[in-house]
Formats: sequence, C-alpha cells, structure tokens
Amino acid sequence: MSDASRLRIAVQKSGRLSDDSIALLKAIGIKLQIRDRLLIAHSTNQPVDLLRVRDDDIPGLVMDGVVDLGFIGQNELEEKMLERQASNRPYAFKTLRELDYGGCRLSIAVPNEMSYDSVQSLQGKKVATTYPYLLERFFESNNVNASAVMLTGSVEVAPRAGVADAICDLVSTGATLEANGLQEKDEVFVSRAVLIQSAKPLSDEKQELINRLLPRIDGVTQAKE
Ligand code: PRT
Ligand code: ZN
Repeated sequence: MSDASRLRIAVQKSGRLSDDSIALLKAIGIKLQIRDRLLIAHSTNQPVDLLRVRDDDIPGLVMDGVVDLGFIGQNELEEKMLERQASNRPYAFKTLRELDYGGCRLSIAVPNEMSYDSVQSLQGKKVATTYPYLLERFFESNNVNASAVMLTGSVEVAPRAGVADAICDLVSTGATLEANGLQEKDEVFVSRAVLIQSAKPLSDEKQELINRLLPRIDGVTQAKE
C-alpha cells in the first residue's frame, strides 16, 4: 500500500522528459533509487514517492488528484485539458513552474512539393496529428475547414503513405521533417516542460514541503542560466 501522507509526483517513465525531470528532483535534494521496471520509486530522504508512467497519463492523474504533482510538456497538458473540457470531465490544475527543458513546437508541415501560402491552403485537406484538439482549435481560430486525422505515432510518414495531405507534429531541430521531405509552415503551439499541482487542497505538511521545494527549483534553474 502507498502512504497517503507522502507527496506523490508523476514523471514520464522513459522518454524525452524523464532524465531532466529526475535530474531536477535530485538537484533539489530528493534522493531517489530508481529501478527500471518499477512503477513506484520511493525517496530515501524525503516523504516523496514517484509514479513513473507514460506522459499521456500525467495530466489526468494530476487533474483527478491521484498524484499531487506532475512534470509534463505543455503540449500534452493543453491537449488533455481540451479533451476533458469537451467531455465535461474535471480539468483543473495549477502550474507551479515553467521549466528550462522539453522545449519544442507543434507545427504544421507539408510535403516539399505542396504549395502553401497560408493556413488557408489547408482548406478541405486532411492533416495527421497526435494532437487533434490543439489542431482543431487552430483550424477554428483561423476559419479553416480541414480535418484532423489522429495517429499516435509515425505522423511524419502520413503524407507519403497517402493517409493525409499534411501533418501537425512536434518539432525541435527540424531534422525529422527534413528527412521526410516536409517543410515547417505554421506554429500551432509552443511548448516546454512544466511542473503542475493538483487543484485539490493538500495537507499542510505536503503543501509546506512543496513550498520548500519550489525556491530550490528556482535556484537550480537560475544557476544554469
Ligand atoms: O512513452 P510516452 O508516451 O511516455 O512518450 P512519448 O513518445 O509520447 O513522448 P516523448 O518522450 O517522445 O516526448 C515527451 C515530450 O517531450 C513531448 O510531449 C514534448 O513535450 C517534449 N518534446 C520536446 C518532444 C520533442 N521535443 C520532439 N522533438 N517530443 C517529441 N519530439 C519528436 C517529434 O514528435 C518528432 O518525431 O521528435 C521528432 C522531431 O524532432 P526533431 O529534432 O527532428 O525536430
Ligand atoms: Zn506519450
């Protein structure tokens, strides 16, 4: 059984945010022994437990109050918030800090040979993405009538596979787009990692621990600047 008095923090188990999130927790003095296979990691010097999950699950775990804190990319967070709004499920949370890692942008990209003057060029087209809610919001705010085709992976091959005309995917260096004959055209959402807290009131002990940890995060972040 897990101990409800311990602060529960969700981190991505294995992916682009994992190492930086764990490094930050260690840098603010939380000792952790992480065993690769295990879902839970207990801190040996603080009343803190880590829940190691897929990043897709982190916003919901925080919004449902299953964990107290979570490290997550704003792209995933915003997408899950829109999804929950659309289905009338709770989506409240507090952003405690924007972090200095996980930077990327969700962009529209089209095949090199496709003519693209503005987002209006997507009129009547199919756009493959893992972020249908963010993409549909972008279409709506630009008055474009296009459709989002949901793919959970390999989005960049969708145009070549004939599944979509264009894509809306995360970009950092742009190398993946280039390797797939695609050109970045419009930014839909700019993202970085954030630390979020459940909207549910926590015990005084937990809240005091969080309040002690936040200045340390600021210290670590400033020291890197
Ligand atoms: O298994 P799990 O579901 O936990 O992981 P995941 O595969 O969904 O996510 P992961 O680990 O790939 O990314 C986690 C988070 O990292 C994302 O939600 C973003 O907030 C952030 N991030 C930052 C990125 C990138 N940069 C990024 N470049 N996530 C993905 N990419 C991918 C992108 O999808 C594309 O395939 O990298 C490729 C593009 O990179 P460049 O450098 O070639 O442009
Ligand atoms: Zn994921």
